[in-house]
Amino acid sequence: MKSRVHVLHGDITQVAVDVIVNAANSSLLGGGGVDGAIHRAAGPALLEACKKVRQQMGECPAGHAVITQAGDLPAKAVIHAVGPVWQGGEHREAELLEDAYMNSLQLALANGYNSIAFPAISTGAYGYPRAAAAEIAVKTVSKFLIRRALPDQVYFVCYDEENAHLYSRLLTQQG
Ligand code: AR6
Repeated sequence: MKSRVHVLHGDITQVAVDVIVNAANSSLLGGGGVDGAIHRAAGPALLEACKKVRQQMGECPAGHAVITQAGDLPAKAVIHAVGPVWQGGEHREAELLEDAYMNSLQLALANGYNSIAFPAISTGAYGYPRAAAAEIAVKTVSKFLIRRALPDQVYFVCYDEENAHLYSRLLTQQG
């Protein structure tokens, strides 16, 4: 399992994998944080693709994910996953965060993608405690990979040092 899951410290827009995951909001029409960075790097084609999805299916609720083209990014596609807003932990946040990872992995598998990169969904503007979110991310990915050959390579891309340490520690513990 370890050889299939990696931690990178840096900017997810620069990662040349098949598909990168965006920590989107339910509007799918962009925002700040990693969402803003992805839209800036991808250019207007990404926003157009998001608008089309939005017209077809309406808002994307927390825990769900949709896939689009990637515009000018090095990746081939973008999965827009909506994480939960942290409200103290009693509002199904853990379940919704797990769903966001699981639905992203399902989309990568369904589209035949070999490699996927995740940001630390919900740990910025949405306020999810970082250690708890990292545990859910690592556990959910590990659970998914046990029975699936795709995606073969999963990258957790950490923008800040705290997340990079948290993920590295969890992956080392997993052995
Ligand atoms: N590459 C990788 N990770 C990044 C990057 C980057 N370029 N930029 C920030 N991060 P956030 P959320 C990390 O706030 O909490 C947006 O406005 C950041 O350090 O981007 O899910 C959306 O439109 C943090 O650890 O997403 C939504 O409205 C992580 O990405 C809302 O924020 C997630 O932080 C979603 O909030």
